Amino acid sequence: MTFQATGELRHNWDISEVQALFDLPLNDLLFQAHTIHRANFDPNSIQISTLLSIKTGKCSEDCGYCSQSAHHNTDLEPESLLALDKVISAARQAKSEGADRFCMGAAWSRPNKRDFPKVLEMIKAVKSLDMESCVTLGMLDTEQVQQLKEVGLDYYNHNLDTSPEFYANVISTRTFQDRLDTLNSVQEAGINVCSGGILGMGEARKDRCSLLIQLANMSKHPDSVPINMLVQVEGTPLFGADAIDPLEFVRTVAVARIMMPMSVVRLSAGREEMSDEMQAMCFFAGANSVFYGERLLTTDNTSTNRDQKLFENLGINTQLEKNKDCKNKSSRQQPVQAQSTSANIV
Ligand code: SAM
Ligand code: DTB
Ligand code: SF4
Repeated sequence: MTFQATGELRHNWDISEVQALFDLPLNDLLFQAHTIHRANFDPNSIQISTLLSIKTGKCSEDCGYCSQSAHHNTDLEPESLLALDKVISAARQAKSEGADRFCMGAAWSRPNKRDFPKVLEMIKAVKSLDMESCVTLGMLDTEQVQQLKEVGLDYYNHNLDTSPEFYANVISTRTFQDRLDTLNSVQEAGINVCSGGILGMGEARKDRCSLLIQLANMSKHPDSVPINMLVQVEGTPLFGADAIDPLEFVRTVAVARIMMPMSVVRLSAGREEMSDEMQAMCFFAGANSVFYGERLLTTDNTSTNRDQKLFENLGINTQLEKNKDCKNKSSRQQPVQAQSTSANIV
């Protein structure tokens, strides 16, 4: 069976359609994904965000992939909430290196009353540098969501991580529904949602299909969709898991692009382990954002030096949001559909 994507915005994907996309010959899948990508975005521009861990380790959740869980015995130096001036200097540095969004991550199940107001100050400080702000703080109550909205938070990152069916294999201290509840209240408050998952945790292809269905069938697609490749950390339960086949990773990016044609898809953690060729295929398949900077949260990112060489080699610029020729604007309601009829013929 072949499957022809139309590039329209849909929220009613079913598993057989998504499996059919994965089953396409790779060239047909890439051609469809790239055609949709090119119709909605400048294909040679990506967005770059820089990450900072503002509170590290001793997290009460037991996520099987995470270096920061108090349930695992990892070689990690815990750190309480960073001081505001440290956050400001890291954000300034990120801006001087070209990042337009600064993402702050905290190892919390949910923010506590003492620290949350300090995070609000950090968001205000980042915004005053004329950068977009993003935070990832775990689960939120509605009052916290309102406060984030009031200080002008641009993006809230909250990953679904994996399929509902596989979820309990990875995390036992919260449910998939807990994640959906926070995402819904963030979206209802009008804050941009950043939500995706992790590949390479031992999940099957049907779990990757199911995760993408959860994301694409939300009433509004996440504005940003990070696709992480597991960074294996010694001492975590998932250390030693079988690595995902690089072409299966590329396929997942392509299917995400087709299912969420107007979302920015981020080639997220794990790039250090990827070849330049694999990253280039991901950009062709529809990835158009990366984390830029020497560190992710607690692990090394691919070096800025390597990234600069790679972007230059691929002819990629890092001005996605600012590129005047870019046809996609987040305010636009309708996707641009693939123009070429042959693009839909497989
Ligand atoms: N504690 C908050 C939460 O879990 O939502 C925010 C921080 S948490 C580190 C943010 C996300 O980082 C996780 O949801 C997961 O998707 C990703 N992540 C954490 N450890 C990772 C790893 N070893 N490899 C890839 N992604 C990882
Ligand atoms: C996301 O999807 N990936 C980022 C960010 N959102 C917060 C985190 C990646 C963490 C990688 C492992 C680490 O450095 O601890
Ligand atoms: Fe805690 Fe987030 Fe790590 Fe899970 S992913 S252990 S919630 S920091």
